[in-house]
Amino acid sequence: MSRKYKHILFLTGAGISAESGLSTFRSENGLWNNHRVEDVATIDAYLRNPDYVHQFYNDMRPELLKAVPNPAHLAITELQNNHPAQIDVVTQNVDTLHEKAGNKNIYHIHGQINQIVCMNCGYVFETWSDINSEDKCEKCGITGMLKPNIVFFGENLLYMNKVDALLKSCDLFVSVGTSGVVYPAAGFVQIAKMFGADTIELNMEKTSNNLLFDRHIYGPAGTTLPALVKELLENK
Ligand code: BJW
Repeated sequence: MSRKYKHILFLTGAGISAESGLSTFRSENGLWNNHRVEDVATIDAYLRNPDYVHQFYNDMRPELLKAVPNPAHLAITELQNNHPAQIDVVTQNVDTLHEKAGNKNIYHIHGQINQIVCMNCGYVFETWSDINSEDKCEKCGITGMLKPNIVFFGENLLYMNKVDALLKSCDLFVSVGTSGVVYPAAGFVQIAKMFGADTIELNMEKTSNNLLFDRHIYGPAGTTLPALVKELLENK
């Protein structure tokens, strides 16, 4: 890949945060933090039993608050600080490790653990504290409508108009640590490729999207991403 890239777009998934000690979703036993993802991350599960889902995310917040970025997140900062291209980060992760690493232009398409949305009025606010179904929205005053600002199965993704434009304008699309099974993010590589981007996949193993990438780099992202960044900086 010797093109001089003008617009690099990263798509990241749980694998980029694995070396920061955070669980991925689809590990071998199919459980995620001892829960089936379908029991806590669907809008139906939330509407059926909001307190169960609140408890799950209340328990997760302190762990994500104390997590620290690893060399993969930091490599993106290094690239953004030293490469002339426009560089954007579309992440499926609800952790804030890209922010903690100093990355810029971050789009959390599946939401953020430290944000709450009122389903009545749409007000979004930040907190690392617990919430429950007794809490009241400070904007509209309605009780019981606060939800973690996390995109559950069956809900629309965030920032999709912006992301669609980024996918069509990037000339290098780099997927890092995502299994490529959750749509629409799993289809992003196809759009970027159709609009002329080179495509690279960084993962520990082959994914179901394997054939859509021009190049694969296997191994832990904390090692492979800094190496790719070095290569990109040598060719800028
Ligand atoms: C490493 C590593 C290391 C490990 N280094 N790598 C089209 C076709 C079929 C279905 C659909 C479709 N369009 C929509 C759907 C339905 C649905 C869907 O995709 N279902 C499929 C599962 C079949 N999608 C949706 O509902 C989405 N909404 C939507 O499309 O709205 C429009 C619509 C509405 C109504 C009807 C129809 C359409 C919403 C998706 C929301 C996803 N939410 C979650 C939970 C968030 C909660 C939370 O974070 O707590 O987001 S699910 C979960 O999966 C989470 C993740 O962001 C997402 C992706 O997972 P990810 O990041 O890929 O993690 P893993 O664990 O799967 O993979 C980790 C990878 O890392 C592995 O490959 C490892 O090898 C690798 N790895 N260590 C590098 N060190």
